[in-house]
Amino acid sequence: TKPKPVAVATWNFQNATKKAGSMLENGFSALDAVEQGVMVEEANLKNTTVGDGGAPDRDGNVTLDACIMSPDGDAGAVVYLKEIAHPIQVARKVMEDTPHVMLAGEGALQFAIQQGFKKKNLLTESSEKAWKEWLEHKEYRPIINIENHDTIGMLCVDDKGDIAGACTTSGLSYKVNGRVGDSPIIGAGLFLDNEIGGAVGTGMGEAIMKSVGSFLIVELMRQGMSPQDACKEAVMRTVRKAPNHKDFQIAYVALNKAGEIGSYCIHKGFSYAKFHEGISSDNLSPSYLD
Ligand code: SD4
Repeated sequence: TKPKPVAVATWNFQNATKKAGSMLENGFSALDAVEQGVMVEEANLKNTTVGDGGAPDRDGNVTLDACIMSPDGDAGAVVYLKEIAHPIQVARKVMEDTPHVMLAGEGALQFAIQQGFKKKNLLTESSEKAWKEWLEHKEYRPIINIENHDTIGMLCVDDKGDIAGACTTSGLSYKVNGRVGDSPIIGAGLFLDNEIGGAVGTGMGEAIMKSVGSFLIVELMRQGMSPQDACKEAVMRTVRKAPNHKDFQIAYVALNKAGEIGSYCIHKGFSYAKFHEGISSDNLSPSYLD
């Protein structure tokens, strides 16, 4: 029997999973679906941690990170990209139109412009106001859960049974200028293998990078773990090594080729959304450590 398409995304981004899900139902590839799905959040000005309207770094620069992976194992990423509203589209161009995987900063922007993307000021009035308020205290304390307003990582399996993934973010608010998190790092914020399945991460990027969390989850699934157990083990690797894990959140969502979904996080408050067999389910809560 033909596999039933599935779309799943970090946080309660049901508009994004609905978009991806309806594309999959209409025969689009998983790669097209993840790209168009996450673009819904990149365009959402109310979401201050993805794309246009993203919170700036502490110097007022909005810098975006994104990556995409296709079923054949190809990948593309952009990091520290300014003034381009849809970094995921640029990441796909890096994958398809260059011999490289990742472009950064000035070079990524130059490439985007050559590809016909238009520059845009991504700092909204409200993000600028919030940043100026932040400057009064300059306390760098990433908030554990910013429900409904966070990095989007998405995985889709299409009607051919192929898996693709995308991850896009403006990173942690008021980060140091130049900081890049896990989201555009293949293996950390996103990884997949078309023989096994895929995983995406969100939360404190520094913690996810140190355990190469998404790669770890796919490898644990390869060894026979369910997506749920693999997500839990990846979170526990971090927890066991980080006595300060009370102070930060990390969360993973995994999808295997059978269409099974798993998710686990350190703290209550993370949610995810999915679209499966024509039904959109939002605000799903995974199990968590405390
Ligand atoms: C980062 N992982 O840049 C991203 C941010 C995020 O929940 O997902 N926040 O570290």
